[in-house]
Parts: sequence; structure tokens; C-alpha cells
Amino acid sequence: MDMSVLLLIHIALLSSLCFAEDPYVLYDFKLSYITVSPLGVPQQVIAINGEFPGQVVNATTNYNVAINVHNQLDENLLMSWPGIQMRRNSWEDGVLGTNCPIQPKKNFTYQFQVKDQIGSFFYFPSLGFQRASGGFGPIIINNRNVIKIPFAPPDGDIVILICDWYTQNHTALRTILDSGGELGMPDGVLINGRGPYRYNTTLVPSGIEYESINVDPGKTYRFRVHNVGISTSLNFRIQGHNLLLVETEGHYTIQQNFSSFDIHVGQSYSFLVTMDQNATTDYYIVASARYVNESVWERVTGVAILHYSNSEGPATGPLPVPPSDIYNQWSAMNQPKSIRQNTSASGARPNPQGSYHYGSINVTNTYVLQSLPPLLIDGKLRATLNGISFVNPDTPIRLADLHNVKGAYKLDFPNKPLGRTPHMDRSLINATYKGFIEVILQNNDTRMQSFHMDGYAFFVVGMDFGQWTESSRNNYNKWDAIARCTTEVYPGGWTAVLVSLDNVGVWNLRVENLDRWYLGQETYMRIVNPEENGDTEMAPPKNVIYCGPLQSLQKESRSSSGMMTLEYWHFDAFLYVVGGVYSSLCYKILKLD
Ligand SMILES: *[C@@H]1O[C@H](CO)[C@@H](O)[C@H](O)[C@H]1NC(C)=O
Ligand SMILES: *[C@@H]1O[C@H](CO)[C@@H](O)[C@H](O)[C@H]1NC(C)=O
Ligand SMILES: *[C@@H]1O[C@H](CO)[C@@H](O)[C@H](O)[C@H]1NC(C)=O
Ligand SMILES: *[C@@H]1O[C@H](CO)[C@@H](O)[C@H](O)[C@H]1NC(C)=O
Ligand SMILES: *[C@@H]1O[C@H](CO)[C@@H](O)[C@H](O)[C@H]1NC(C)=O
Ligand SMILES: *[C@@H]1O[C@H](CO)[C@@H](O)[C@H](O)[C@H]1NC(C)=O
Ligand SMILES: *[C@@H]1O[C@H](CO)[C@@H](O)[C@H](O)[C@H]1NC(C)=O
Ligand SMILES: *[C@@H]1O[C@H](CO)[C@@H](O)[C@H](O)[C@H]1NC(C)=O
Ligand SMILES: *[C@@H]1O[C@H](CO)[C@@H](O)[C@H](O)[C@H]1NC(C)=O
Ligand SMILES: *[C@@H]1O[C@H](CO)[C@@H](O)[C@H](O)[C@H]1NC(C)=O
Ligand SMILES: CC(=O)N[C@H]1CO[C@H](CO)[C@@H](O)[C@@H]1O
Repeated sequence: MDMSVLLLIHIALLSSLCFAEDPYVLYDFKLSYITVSPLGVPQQVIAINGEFPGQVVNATTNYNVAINVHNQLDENLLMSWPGIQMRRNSWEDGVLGTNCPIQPKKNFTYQFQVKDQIGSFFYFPSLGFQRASGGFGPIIINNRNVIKIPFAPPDGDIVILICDWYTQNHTALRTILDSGGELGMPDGVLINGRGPYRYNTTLVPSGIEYESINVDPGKTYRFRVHNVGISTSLNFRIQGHNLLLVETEGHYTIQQNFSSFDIHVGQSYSFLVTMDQNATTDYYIVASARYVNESVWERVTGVAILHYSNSEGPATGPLPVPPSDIYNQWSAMNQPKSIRQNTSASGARPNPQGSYHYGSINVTNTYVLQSLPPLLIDGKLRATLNGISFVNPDTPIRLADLHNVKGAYKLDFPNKPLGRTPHMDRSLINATYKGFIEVILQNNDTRMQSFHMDGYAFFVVGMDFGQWTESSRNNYNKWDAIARCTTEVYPGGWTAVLVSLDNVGVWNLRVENLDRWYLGQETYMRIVNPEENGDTEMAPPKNVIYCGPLQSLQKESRSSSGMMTLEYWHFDAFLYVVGGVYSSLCYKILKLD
């Protein structure tokens, strides 16, 4: 290699790091197993820097984030950051269709910009059912100082991660699914990785460590609540207190009070909660299973404690009851249908004209994606979307394109269920760059599902029971539908979303319920600019991992030791210098829109 090549490598290295002259936040994440007993049974969970759940990733609109992830587990790892749109940069998305896995004992530094985003999200390990053992943690993207949030600044920020939980670890759960079994009911519900407060001495064993949230009377806090669980929808409520809904996965909502709120797997919400009750006792914070057969559930509920600084004693008595509409699904659906966007609020950018008029844009393509209950394909239990159970390519899709790997995937994902014999395949959606698409998620399974799209926020314009038809469009919300990245789809019902395909790359579209996802209920949208001139999609980062047929490229880059050592030294020194401060070293190499 001569000097010009070295210079090129250097420029590429700098350009992959310096997205713009925005500040950097740097994190070092070591993922390893630790033993804890959230439900009274010791088990290995996935910790980040020894903590379960992991620490908060805290950034502000347009910040550059670098997270060096060290895999100290005994199996492959990828971290995913759903809701972070990774603009033009699916190289950092952390799912198998776009990234080769980080092998045990290796590390990989994710570098991305939280361009034009605000709000509450969470990260998790995306491979092999690992989320069932932890590895998750919150992401907060704050408004820039120059842009006011549409409510008085709260007195504090409180993150609550709720999840269903098994005392068996992810490898044991995987074994059950691999052998065609059902996971059955979870063993309980955790709040911030901890088991329940002893609200019932028969049900809850003694000695369980529970979560306690300390607050001051009269103050208002922003609760960011995320369902990081496996498959169970959870009803969240705080005894005696209203939940004022203000934000949904990066968009401010019309503010409404709720006494309890259904949070489905993968969803995130912000509520303002005012400490307006007397402090005679502490109060219960509850996350209870929804849309399960309560007589079969008989499991512990998630219970934490809200402790006023002047509290006179512990919480006692029965838990606040969940809504009684469980068998009146029509009425339960009114809650998600009532979530609407505050079209005058500013978010990542000032909003002088009000919302983006998505309702008057012509749809370019419609995709009806039907999910069925798991079925046997080639003797294996699999889950499908439009009859296809997705198989991950051996080479991530854009790497395959770049290196001309033939046959890594197919672009033939059907745009409606065709009633063909279900099969396993590597079919992707050939989506059109700058198209404005309508996606109908038709849940023909028997369980509540959440669907998530990477790289985008979509408008949730409609939701109903029965089969979607063209006339269902008459009832779409064309004015103030909420934009978000994860929506619930009721069993026997459908949800319709609209999305503007302005982000090039390859983006995962999946069911967030871990068991169905594991069994193949996902696909990808491949979105390339036909006039690609190097401006729209970022080049792969210098530290890109190779695998499958491209494995040999990985060896090359590691064995050309002299050169790479030098480059990695620069890389280290660079990260060191910019650590947490304004990255004045960076040239504005890339022009961002
Ligand atoms: C998970 O559980 C299985 C079965 O109980 C056990 O063999 C295995 O060592 C556990 N794995 C971890 C990482 O704890
Ligand atoms: C996030 O960082 C900001 C400063 O940039 C700080 O004011 C805030 O307290 C931090 N929030 C959390 C949850 O760490
Ligand atoms: C692995 O971590 C080291 C520092 O611990 C860093 O220099 C290196 O760039 C990281 N590797 C990748 C592929 O990000
Ligand atoms: C505790 O739970 C058991 C089992 O579900 C139930 O029979 C009992 O009534 C509960 N006790 C109280 C005080 O709620
Ligand atoms: C929500 O409830 C609180 C009382 O907890 C009340 O002060 C407030 O006005 C209500 N806000 C809305 C938008 O209904
Ligand atoms: C405090 O509030 C509880 C329930 O909200 C109520 O039962 C109790 O009477 C109140 N106590 C006082 C002293 O106001
Ligand atoms: C709940 O499960 C019990 C026991 O299997 C069954 O008898 C009952 O019909 C179920 N209830 C509903 C509403 O499915
Ligand atoms: C919408 O946002 C504006 C700030 O732009 C705020 O003043 C208003 O109260 C919000 N409206 C509702 C109904 O939440
Ligand atoms: C949408 O399509 C209709 C005809 O189908 C056409 O008249 C109209 O101009 C189109 N609107 C836009 C904004 O392209
Ligand atoms: C994908 O779509 C583009 C138009 O958007 C078309 O030109 C191309 O032929 C399609 N590719 C396949 C394999 O269908
Ligand atoms: C559970 C569910 O939604 N079942 C429906 C699946 O779709 C068929 C028609 O295609 C309906 O008849 C079922 O009721």
C-alpha cells in the first residue's frame, strides 16, 4: 500500500467518524453474564458494564453517538437501537440483514448521529433471543435548548423498563422454540430488572429486591416507560395518580390523562406524573399482563413503589385494578386510537407551519402483510408474513451488493398474501426510494402483536378488527395521526401505517414479539437511490465486520498489521481527543440534508 492509499483510508476513517460538527457522546459497553434473582430464582442475565438493566444512552438532537460494544458473552452479539433512524446509515442498525455479528471476545464501535430526532427509545441485543436475558437499556434524545418542549420542564426524568420474564434463560427458551414447543406463560413481570414488591405474602416470596422510585410532593416528573419484554402486553398504572401522555417514540402527543395505559412489546411512552396525593402511604406502581387469560396467568405482577419524601408508611392493600375491558376488545382499542400528534408542537426542528401534510400525499405502493399462527414448514415450527418465513442472508444485504455476492437474497417479497404454500426464504421488499407507501399489518394470529420498522417513523392512520379492505381507507386519520416506530396490531384485526421512504438503506420490518420474530416473522425493505452518486447512502464504516462469503476480507484487514495498527492508533487517539467535547477536529466532510 502506498501513501495515497493510506491517505484515502485516513480520509474515509475521518469521514465515517465526523458526521458534522455536532458534539459527541461516547460509551463503552461490556456485555457479560451476571447472576441475579429477580423472581427469587438465581439466573444468569446479560448485564452491561455489570448492570442489569443497562445504563442510559443520553444524547441531544443531532449529537454523534459512539458506543464501543464488547462481546464478553459466549455467543454472537449485535446491539440494535430501534427508533434511532440511522439516516443513510443502515451499517449501524444492528440486525443480521445489515450487520455481521460481533463474535465472542470481539468488539465493535457503533457510530451514528441522532439526526433530527428527539424522544424516548431503548436498545437491546437483537440475536438469538438474548433480549429474554436482558442486555437492554434506555435511550433519551433531548430537545436542543433552542427548541421548547410543549410542556413545563419537568422536575425530574424517571425511566421505567417493564417486561415479562422467565426464570429460564434465553438459550433454554430458544431450545423450546427450536423443538417446536410453546414458551407458555412467563414467570412474572419485572420493573427495572427487579421483581415485585411483596404485595401479597402468599404469591410473592420474601427477600425479593424491588424497585423504589423516590419523589418529592408537589413535583411533576417525566416517566419514560418502555415495554422491553418478550411477548406480553402490559398495563401500566400508578396507584392514585394520573398519567398525562405527552410523547410516543419521538413525537409529542396531544396531552391526555389516563388512569392506566397499555404498553405493548417494544413500545415507549412518556407520561407526566404530578405528585399531588397525600403522603399517608407509599403508592404502588404496577405493570400487569394484558390480553392473557387471567385464570391461567396466576403469576406475579410487576410492582414497584412510589415513595414520597414525606411518606408516612408503606403501601398496603390490594393493587389498583386494571381496566375491566379485557373481554371488550372494541373498547380497549379506543385507547391506542385516541393517541394523536400535537401538530403544533416543535420536536427536533421548530415547527412554525404545523404538521407535515401526510394525508394529502398520494400513496405509491400498498403492502398487505398478513401474519398467521406458527405452522410447520419442512418439519420445523415457523412463523410467517405473507406465507414467507424469513431466513437471514449469510452476507448482510448492502455488503452483498457492494461486493457482488450473488444470490444472497431475493427482491420478491409479495405485496399481498398470495395463499401459496408457506415456505422459508430470503425475500425482501423491493421498496422505491422516495415512494410514499401504505403498509397494512393484518394479524391473523391469535395473539396481540407489535410491529416495528427500522430506519423510519410511520403514521398510524388506522386500526380496526376484521379484514382490511380498500374501503377501510375512508376511516383513516389523515390529519393528526401519531408518528412512531412500533405499533400494536390486535389479534383478528389490522393496523394501517403510511411512511415516506426518504431514508436509503436496508431496513428491518418485524414483529417485536420475540417468539414470533425468532421463528421468522420479519423481512427487510431494500431502499436504494437509483441515481446513487455517493451522496445519499453512507459508505460502510472503516470498522465494518465481514462474514459469510466475505469472511476473507475480515482476515485481510486484521492481518495487514503495520498499516492497520497505525490506523487504529489514529482511531483511538481521535476518540480520545473528542471524548465528550465538541469535535472541532472534524472537518465537515459530509453534507447532511
Ligand atoms: C442457560 O440455562 C441452561 C439450562 O438451564 C444452562 O445449561 C446454561 O448454562 C444457561 N446459560 C447461561 C448463559 O446462563
Ligand atoms: C442527559 O444529559 C444532559 C446534559 O446534556 C443532562 O442535563 C441530563 O441530566 C442527562 N440526563 C440523564 C438521564 O442522564
Ligand atoms: C475495539 O475497541 C478498541 C478499544 O478498546 C478500539 O480501538 C477498536 O477500534 C474497537 N474495534 C472496533 C471494530 O470498533
Ligand atoms: C394473595 O394471592 C392468593 C393467590 O392468588 C389469593 O388467593 C389471595 O387472596 C391473595 N391475598 C390477598 C391479601 O390479596
Ligand atoms: C390531568 O389531570 C391533572 C390532575 O391529575 C389535571 O390537573 C390536568 O388538568 C389534567 N390534564 C388534562 C390535559 O386533562
Ligand atoms: C390520603 O389519601 C387517601 C387515598 O387517596 C385517603 O384514603 C386518605 O383519607 C387521605 N388522607 C388524608 C389525611 O387526607
Ligand atoms: C381461560 O382458561 C381457562 C382454563 O384453561 C378456560 O377454562 C377459560 O375458558 C379461558 N378463558 C377464556 C376467556 O379464554
Ligand atoms: C401542543 O403543543 C403546544 C406547544 O407547541 C402546547 O402549547 C399545547 O399545549 C399542546 N397541546 C396539547 C393539546 O397538548
Ligand atoms: C394524486 O393523484 C390524483 C389522481 O389520482 C391527482 O389528481 C393528484 O394531482 C395527485 N396529487 C399529487 C399531490 O400528486
Ligand atoms: C425493483 O424496483 C425497481 C423500481 O423501483 C425496478 O426497476 C427493479 O427492476 C426492481 N427489481 C426487482 C428485482 O424486481
Ligand atoms: C384469528 C383470525 O384473525 N382469524 C381469521 C383469519 O383469516 C380468515 C379469513 O382469511 C378468517 O376467517 C379468520 O377468522
